Amino acid sequence: VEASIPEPQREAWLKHQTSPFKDKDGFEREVVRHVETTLARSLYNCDESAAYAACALAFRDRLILEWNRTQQRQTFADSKRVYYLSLEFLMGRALDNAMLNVGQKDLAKAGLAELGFRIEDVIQQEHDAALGNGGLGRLAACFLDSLASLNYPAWGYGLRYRYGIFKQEIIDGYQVEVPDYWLDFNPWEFPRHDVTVDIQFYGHVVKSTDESGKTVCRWEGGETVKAVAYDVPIPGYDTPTTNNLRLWSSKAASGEFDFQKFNSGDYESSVADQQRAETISAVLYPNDNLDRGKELRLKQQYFWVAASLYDIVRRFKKSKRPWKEFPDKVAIQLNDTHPTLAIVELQRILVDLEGLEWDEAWNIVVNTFGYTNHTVLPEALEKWSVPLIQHLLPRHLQIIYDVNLFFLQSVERQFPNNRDLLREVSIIEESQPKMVRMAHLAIVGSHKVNGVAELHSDLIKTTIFKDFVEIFGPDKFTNVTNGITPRRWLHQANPRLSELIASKTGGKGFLTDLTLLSKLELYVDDKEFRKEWAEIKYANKVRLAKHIKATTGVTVSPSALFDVQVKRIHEYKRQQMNIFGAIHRYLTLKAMTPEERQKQLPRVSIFGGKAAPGYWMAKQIIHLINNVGAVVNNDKDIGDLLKVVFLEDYNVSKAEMIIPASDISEHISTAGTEASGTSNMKFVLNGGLIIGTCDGANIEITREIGENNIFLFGNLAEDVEELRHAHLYGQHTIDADLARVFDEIERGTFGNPQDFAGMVSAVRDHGDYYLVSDDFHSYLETHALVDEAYRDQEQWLTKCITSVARMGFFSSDRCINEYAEGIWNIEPLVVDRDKETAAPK
Ligand code: KOT
Repeated sequence: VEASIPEPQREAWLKHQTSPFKDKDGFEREVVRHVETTLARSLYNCDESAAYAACALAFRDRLILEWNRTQQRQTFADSKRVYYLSLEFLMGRALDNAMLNVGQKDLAKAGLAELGFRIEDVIQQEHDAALGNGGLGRLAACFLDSLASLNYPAWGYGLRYRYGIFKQEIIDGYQVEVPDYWLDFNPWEFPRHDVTVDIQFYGHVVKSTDESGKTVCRWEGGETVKAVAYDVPIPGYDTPTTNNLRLWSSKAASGEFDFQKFNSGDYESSVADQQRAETISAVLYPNDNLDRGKELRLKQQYFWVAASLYDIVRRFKKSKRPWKEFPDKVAIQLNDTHPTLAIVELQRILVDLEGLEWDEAWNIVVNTFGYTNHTVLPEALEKWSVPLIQHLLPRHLQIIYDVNLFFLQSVERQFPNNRDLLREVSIIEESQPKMVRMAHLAIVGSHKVNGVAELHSDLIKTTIFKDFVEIFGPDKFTNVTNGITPRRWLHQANPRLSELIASKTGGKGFLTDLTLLSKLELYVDDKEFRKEWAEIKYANKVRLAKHIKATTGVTVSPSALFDVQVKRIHEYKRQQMNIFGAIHRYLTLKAMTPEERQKQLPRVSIFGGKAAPGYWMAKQIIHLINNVGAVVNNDKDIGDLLKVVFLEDYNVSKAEMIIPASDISEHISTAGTEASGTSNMKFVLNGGLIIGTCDGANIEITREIGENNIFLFGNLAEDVEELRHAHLYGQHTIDADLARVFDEIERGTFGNPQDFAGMVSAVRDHGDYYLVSDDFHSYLETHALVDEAYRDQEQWLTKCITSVARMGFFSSDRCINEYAEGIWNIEPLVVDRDKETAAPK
C-alpha cells in the first residue's frame, strides 16, 4: 500500500506544512480559533471548561505535529523499538504536563490571562485519565515520560477502557463506587479508524500436512471482534521526541453475519452482539494486587495482546528483513504477567502463519521478551484454568502445552529423576481443574526477568522463582529499582520548590539529570534558602488544609504535623495499623491532664485510597478511619492536637496536591510484601520525611539519604515466616497497647463494634497474617521519635533538604536507562531538530 505523496507534489505540501504556534500571540490565535470553530462557541459563551478544551486542543495540535515527525524519524533511522505492554496506564492529567514538557507553560499562562482566564483554574478542568489501579499503572506512565524524554524509540500498548478506575465517594463513612466515564471529551486521543485488527476467539484447531509432510495447525471458526487503535501522544521533556501510546478499543466486527441477522429481523440479537464486543474494553478491573480469574479479563488480555502483536509484526514486515532479525528490531516488555499470552501469540504467528520451525521461532520469541514481576503476594499471581483457555483460545493452549513439554524435557536432561522439581516448575499446575501458571510461562518465554527493588528481586530469586534460578542460571534474573519522573512529581506538582532548586543547582538541569540535586547539600545551612524552603512547605500545607476544609468540613491547622498515608487500601499495606495507632494517640491524649496536653504536638492524620469493590476488609478499614475521625475531630478535649481525615477519591491529580504538603508519610507494609512502592520516592523528593518498614524501595531510600533521615521500624522480612508460625501455634501474646485499642473499639466508642469485628479478629484471633501486633510497639515508639524530631524544626528542615539532595537515584530516567542497556538493548535516537528536513527524501 503506497500512501506517500509522489515527489513532484511534495513541494506543495512542504509549502503549506502546518507549524506549531511559536509565541503568545500564536497560542491565543489557536485558542480563539478552537473556541470559535472546533467548539462552535464565542467570547460570549466561553467558560473555564471551554477555555480548557480550546487550550488542550491547541497543545494537542502541537504535539501531533511533533509526533508525526518523531515517527518518520524513527522509521527512517530504522531504529530498534521497545514496546511496553501494560494493562494499566495511570496517566492523570495531560495539559499541564504537555505545556511544561514543550516549555510553553509561561507563554500559555500569559496568553490565557489576556483572554480572561487563570491557568490554574483551566488546568483543574481536566478529567484524570485513570486507566490504572495504583503503583503498577503509574509506573507505566512514568516510564512513558522517561522514554520520550530520553529519546528512546518506544511505544506503549494498552486498552482504551471506557470506564477507568471508579470514582470514590464517602457516604456516611462508607466507600461508594461511582463509574468513571471519562471519554465524553478527550482531546488527547486520536482515533485511527483505519488501524484495525480482527481478533479471533473460541473456534477449533484443524491439523493437516503440507506438501513436505510437515504438520500444520490452523485455528478456525469461532467469533471475531474488531480492535480499533486510539493514539495518545507522549511528549518528552525538552526533546524533539513525542512517542505514542496506542490504546485498543473493541468493536463488533462488521460483516455479513450482522447484516444477515439485521435483515432477517433479528435486530435485538445483532445489537446484543455489538454490545458484547464492546464489553471487552468497557471497564478496568479495579483490583490491585489480586487476580480473580474472570473470563472477561482473559478476553481483555488476549484482545489487547493480539492486536498489539499484529501491529508490531506488521511494522516489522514492512522492513522486509528476515525473521531472525526480529529481536534486533523489536523488544517487548511485559508489565507483570498480564500480557504473557503475547509470548504464545508470537510463537503462533511465527509457526502457524509464517511457517517457521518451532525452535527457530522459539529462539526469536525468547530473545524478544522481557518480564517484570511486581508482586510476590500469592493471591496476585495469575493462573488461568486450562478448560477456560481451551474454550477461548484452543490453539494457544496447545502451544502452551508444547512449550511446557520442551521445557520440562530440558529440565529432565539437566536434573534427571527429579519429579518434585518438574512438578514445581511446570507451567501447568496439576490441580482440579488444571491451571496455567502465567509467571512460569513468562519466565520460560523471556530472556530477562526483573524485580522492581533490590529486596524484592532477591526475594523472587530465593522464594517463588528459586527453582528457575537453578535451571536458567542467575544471569537471567536481575533487578531494576523503580523510579519516578521528576517532571510530574517535582516540577509540575511543586513548581515553587522546583524553582528554588533550579536557582541553587544551576538551572533546570536537575529535571533531566536528577543527580544534580546533590548540589543542594551546599546550601543546607544557607539561612535565606532554608527560609524559602520552609515557606514553600507551609504554603503547600495551607493549600491542602483548604482542600480538607472544602471537601470534609474539618478544620486543620497548617502548623500541625501532617502525617499522610495515601495508597490503595490493602491489609498488607497496613492502614489498619495506622488507624489503630491514631486511636492509641487519642486515648493517650484523653488520659492526660489539660496541662500535659498543652505540651503535645498537634497532628493531622491524613488517609486516602480506594478499596477494591469486592474487598470487604479494606472497606471496613475505610469505615473505621471515618468513624474515628467523626469522634476525634469533634472532641473538645482534643482540639487541634489530633485530627483524622479521609480524603475522598485519591487519584493522580490529588496526589500532586497532597504529596507536596506532607511532613511525614507512612510506607508501613509487612516486611517482604511491598515489592517497591513508588510514592515513598515522591514524598521524599518533595521534602517530606517518611516512616516505614524495611521493605521494598524504603531500604534503598535509606541507603541513599542516610538512616538518620528516615524513621524505620518493625520486623524484618527474614523474620516474617517464624512470626507467622508463632501466631498459628498460639505462641504470641497480643501487644498490650493494641489490646487497649481493641477494647475501646469494642466498647462502641467508634460506632457499632460489629462493623469492625472482622478487622479486630483478623489480628487478634485469626493469625494476624500481616503481623500488626508484632510491629505495633515499634510503630508507636517510632511515632514518638517523629514527634520529638518535629519539635526541632531546624533539624527537621535539615533532614528534609539533605534527603532531597540525595534522591537523584530514584528518577525513572535512571531506571529506563537500566532497562535499555540491560534488557532491551536499544539506544536513544537523537537528532538536531534544526537540521532535520521537514519531510523524508
Ligand atoms: C497485580 C495484579 C493486578 C493489578 C496490580 C498488581 C500489582 C501492582 N502488582 N504489583 N503492583 C505494584 O507495582 C508497583 C510498581 O512496581 C510497586 O511499586 C508496588 O510495590 C506493587 O504493589
